[in-house]
Amino acid sequence: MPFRERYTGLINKYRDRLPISDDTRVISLGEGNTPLIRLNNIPRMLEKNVDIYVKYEGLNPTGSFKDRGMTLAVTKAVEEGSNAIICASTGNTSAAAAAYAARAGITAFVLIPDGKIAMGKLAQAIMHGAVVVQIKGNFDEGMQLVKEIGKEVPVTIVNSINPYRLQGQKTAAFEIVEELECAPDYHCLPVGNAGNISAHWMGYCEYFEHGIVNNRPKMLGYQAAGAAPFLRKEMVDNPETVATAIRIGHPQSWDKAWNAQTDSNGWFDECSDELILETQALLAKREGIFCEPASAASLAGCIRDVKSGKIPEGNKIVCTLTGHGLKDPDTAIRQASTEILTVNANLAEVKKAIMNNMG
Ligand code: AN7
Repeated sequence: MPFRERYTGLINKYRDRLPISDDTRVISLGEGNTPLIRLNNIPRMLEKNVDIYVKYEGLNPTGSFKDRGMTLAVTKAVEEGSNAIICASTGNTSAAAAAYAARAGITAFVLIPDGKIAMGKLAQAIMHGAVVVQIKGNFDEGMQLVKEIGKEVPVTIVNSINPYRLQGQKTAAFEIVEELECAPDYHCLPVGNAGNISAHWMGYCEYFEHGIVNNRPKMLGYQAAGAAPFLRKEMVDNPETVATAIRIGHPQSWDKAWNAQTDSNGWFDECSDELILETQALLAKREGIFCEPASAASLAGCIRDVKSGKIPEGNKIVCTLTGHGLKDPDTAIRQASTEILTVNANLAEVKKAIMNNMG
């Protein structure tokens, strides 16, 4: 059997479609190439004839889709001679920035909202040696400060206002098309700063315009109800949600995301925190897939719209699971519905605990 070519990350795989030259030094951790998993049990429960796939972006090197954009943003920053990068973040961007900066041997500065990022993400920023600045404010205030700092200090901003970020992230759409041999009919994403939905739409349009595929999905963006500026049709000043990753009220990619929705005949909708957590648990229990709360917003919206018939039967749907469940163990444990059994360390008690739960 011939050996498979070693996978070395999405820049090498898609270099013809990215702003890279032959002698660019690529900063990669092997990101991309994430599994597209077809759900079995949830569609059966819904009693609807739909094909639901999840794109498990939590399996990227730092546990979220942010690695796709960060590999390119850091590669280009280094190519342009930058020694430092900076971002504001609800956690995942800072984890990715910290890791890729470590890999490149440059400094990462990360601004995070004090007390409002998940523990795993904070651990990542610290372990990778980023300079962590907690601000007594939210993501949107941090983002504003980063833009101002960028004008005064020689640091490269690696939030998604950096165009290389979306270029890297568009490759998720390429992978989906290549695997399904067509674009899905619907693509559901959680929306915070709105970069990812914009990047996916860019990717689908690129393959469509180059004749690689002859259809494009309707783009469905789901926001947490307490942080849903696209639903309110205006910026939200005090966003609140248990899904801290998408606790964002002033999305930077407003126009791009709005156009993705309009041009694809898709829609935005909102999900309550309760529905988000319920869906996170459902996916974990019924399909064996653990995503973080924000990620579950895509599937939560999808299931609701399939149930109501807004997404008709006979369609192929992809939901992006943007981040791994292990990012936020606290929220998972806090909402756990299964009791943890504590018994003495003897055969009789352990056996009893097992027999009582044979179901
Ligand atoms: C798990 O890390 O904005 O709509 O600073 O971490 O492209 O912003 C995170 C966003 C969805 C929303 N799911 O994506 C950050 C940050 C997860 C996320 C989103 C984020 P965008």
